[in-house]
Amino acid sequence: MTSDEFYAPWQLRAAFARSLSDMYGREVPAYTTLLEVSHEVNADVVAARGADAERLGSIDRVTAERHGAIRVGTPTEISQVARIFGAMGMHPVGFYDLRDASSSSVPVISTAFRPVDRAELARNPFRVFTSMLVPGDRRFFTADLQERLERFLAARTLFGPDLLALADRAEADGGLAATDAAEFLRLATEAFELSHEPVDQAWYRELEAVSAVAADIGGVASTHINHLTPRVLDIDDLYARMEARGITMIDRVQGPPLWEGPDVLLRQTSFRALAEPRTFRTPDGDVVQDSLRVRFGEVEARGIALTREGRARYDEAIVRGATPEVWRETFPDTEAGLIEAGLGYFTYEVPTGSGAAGPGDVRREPVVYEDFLPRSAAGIFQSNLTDEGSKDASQAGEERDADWMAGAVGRELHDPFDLYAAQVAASLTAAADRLGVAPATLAATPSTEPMTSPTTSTGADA
Ligand code: OOG
Ligand code: NI
Repeated sequence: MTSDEFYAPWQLRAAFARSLSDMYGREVPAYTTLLEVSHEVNADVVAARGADAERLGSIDRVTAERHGAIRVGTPTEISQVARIFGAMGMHPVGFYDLRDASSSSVPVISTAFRPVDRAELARNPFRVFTSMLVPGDRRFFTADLQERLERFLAARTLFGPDLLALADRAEADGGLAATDAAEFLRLATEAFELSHEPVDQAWYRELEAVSAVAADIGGVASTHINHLTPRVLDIDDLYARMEARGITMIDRVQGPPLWEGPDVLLRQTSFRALAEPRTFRTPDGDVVQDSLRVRFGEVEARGIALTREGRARYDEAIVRGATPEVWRETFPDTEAGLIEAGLGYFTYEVPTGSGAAGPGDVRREPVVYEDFLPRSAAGIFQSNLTDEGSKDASQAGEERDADWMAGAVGRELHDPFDLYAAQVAASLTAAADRLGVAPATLAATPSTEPMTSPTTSTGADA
């Protein structure tokens, strides 16, 4: 960073994603292998499919694209997370309740911090899935454990005052000057490093008996990045290449199946990280070496964002089974079919270049899904737990919803469907403007452009 530069939120976001990625690569070497293989897969897909491969994001965007996952304990902590990400132009989007989405013990609710504007997403779409413990949920924690857990959490500091002050200034001023930006990025990265402080063994094991996720969050005095996920253009090819390198993946790709029609939403898979050495303080006061297996590697392929109706169909289909047969019964096998049935979000684009364009030239382009899936998230949590933990389903769970989360975060929680719909509406207005016609004319025009159909992101034809 040269001294006279000013760093806008998106530049802080892009620099933070890189800095976190460098740090995570040092901490979890298998992540570096995953990045290498992802880059190989993406280069091969672009070489084989050309421009078609970039319809859901340019290769520059996809190469830099990551999502991270972090877990915190209290409303105070998540509101501080919101300030740090707010400085980077990342806003809370969506509410996920993972307590019911998994049969094992995952006592958290979540949101995702990400850019919300189309231009910002194109600059750098870095997003962080952020989970928060629910210590008051009696299915997981007794009143006694809740009390001790809340006391432990209230006594720790995850984010120091200097980091928070810089974050607030960046948000107020719309960025930071180079020296401050460098300091902000250093402190923010450091806040998510794995701590080498000895872990209180008895406390950690007590929580772990209830939930490995609870121990990961509330058993230690700091937080850490839990995983960092690159995006690939062909996840089935990636899966095969990782196994060929001797890295054991979970047994399947989560989310929609591999099939001949358009890819929708999100497909993810992961491998469990190796045990990482950690020091523990025993009840006798001795410091001993042991290990914890808390972090892992994940990779994802992103598809088309579905409307509420499309999502309802997805939710039904996924319980029937993510098989090609179920998908053929559920979804049209072309993008044009998705548009006509109102199942997917597509923007209106007027091709740039010379020549008078008319409504007949308007193309519909798919909107990429920028969010997460609770079942898939729960599956990822679950497949990486050492232990199922314990959950007393006879107890009533504590009520939590999007409004409660917005209150904890201290900010508006965006609805993902509203964001996609706004993106489509803005593209419609812009296209109509360029053509000098009323938006309704275009909205009524069926897709005239022959859609690339079916889109293949499977590499089956590569
Ligand atoms: C978050 C799991 C959710 C995803 O990609 O669905 C997630 C966690 O393990 O903390 O990252
Ligand atoms: Ni993830």
